[in-house]
Amino acid sequence: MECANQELEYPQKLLNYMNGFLISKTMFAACELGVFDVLQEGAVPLSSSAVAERLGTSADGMERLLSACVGLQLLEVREHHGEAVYNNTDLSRLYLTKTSPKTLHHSITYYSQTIYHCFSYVTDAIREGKSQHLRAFGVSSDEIFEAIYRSEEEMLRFMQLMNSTWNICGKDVVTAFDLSTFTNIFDLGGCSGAVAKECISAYPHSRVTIYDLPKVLEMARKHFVPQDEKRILFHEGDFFKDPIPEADLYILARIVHDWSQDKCVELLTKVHKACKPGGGVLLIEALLNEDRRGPLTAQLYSLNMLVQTEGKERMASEYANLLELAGFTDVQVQRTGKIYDAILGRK
Ligand code: SAM
Ligand code: ASE
Repeated sequence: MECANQELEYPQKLLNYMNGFLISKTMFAACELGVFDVLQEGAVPLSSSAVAERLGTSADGMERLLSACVGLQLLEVREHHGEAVYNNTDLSRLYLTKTSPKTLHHSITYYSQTIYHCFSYVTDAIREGKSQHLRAFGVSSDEIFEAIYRSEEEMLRFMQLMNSTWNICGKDVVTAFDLSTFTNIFDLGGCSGAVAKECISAYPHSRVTIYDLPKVLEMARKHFVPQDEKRILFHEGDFFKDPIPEADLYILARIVHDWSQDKCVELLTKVHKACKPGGGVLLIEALLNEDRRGPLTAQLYSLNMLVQTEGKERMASEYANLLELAGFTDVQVQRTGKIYDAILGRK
């Protein structure tokens, strides 16, 4: 009785949720200022005034930031000659320094600069049931990728976000099913080529063509895919308007969740027509549970899809239904236990 009422006596969970964005923004600020990088460079723990000096910030502000990072367990503090000195935790060193191979730095930049800003308008998005690029950024186009790619800088930031997810989930999604029998693979909306890279490394006999809008592929060639990678090819096109070439397997990673039911069926039907008999389609998405009661990540991402796109996150059965409406059969689902899961359909 006592226990059940405790939450009603003191709403700790709600207070934590209210602080949620203070926590996010504190971590983002430490990343953007380069706190974790400066602490990694020196190899010796630094005082807050030393960090402030190196990063050109106020001493008082930095002391409060470092103290909050200790509270968040992103930094460790100890006494050295009567002075507090700070050091990265293993977690921060691995994921929050800019040069670590596993860095989340690019995801954090996009969250801090774009998603945070978009979420200022989540209430409006819910009222109106549509994306908020006009309110958030003054972009009036109905084409969602014109808004998402509203400047070259913003396009690069989005591509870096897309790319960085696959540092942590890439291998799991391409090995969720054995794809070794598919040698000619098209990655539709393949963006920076991160999924293509995972594929050729998991399947030594495969060749992957990244299909995306011309300006995206130009950026991919310039910043993401090495020139000498002969097993990654490029195909410029708009998958709604232009032809889709024949292939054994089409990968659509985080594509279907961008679009309405009608556009998804249109696109997948076109993919089915292009697909070689015996070939397949692999969707990579953050699946909602069949009762829609979780996972929280997919529920929150679905709100982001409302704010930023025409789409939503869906349950495995909804993806299976879309694939079947497009003509695919033998739909199989593999959950990875990480953010993104895999759904395979066959022609
Ligand atoms: N598949 C990548 C991943 O998961 O990292 C990127 C997913 S991103 C959400 C959607 C991708 O679809 C972007 O690269 C975008 O440029 C591309 N795209 C959007 N509309 C397109 C269209 N009409 N034709 C071709 N590509 C398109
Ligand atoms: C899209 C994926 C994303 C379109 C816009 C997007 C992501 C962020 N913005 O297809 C990645 C997933 N993260 C979230 C918060 O939804």
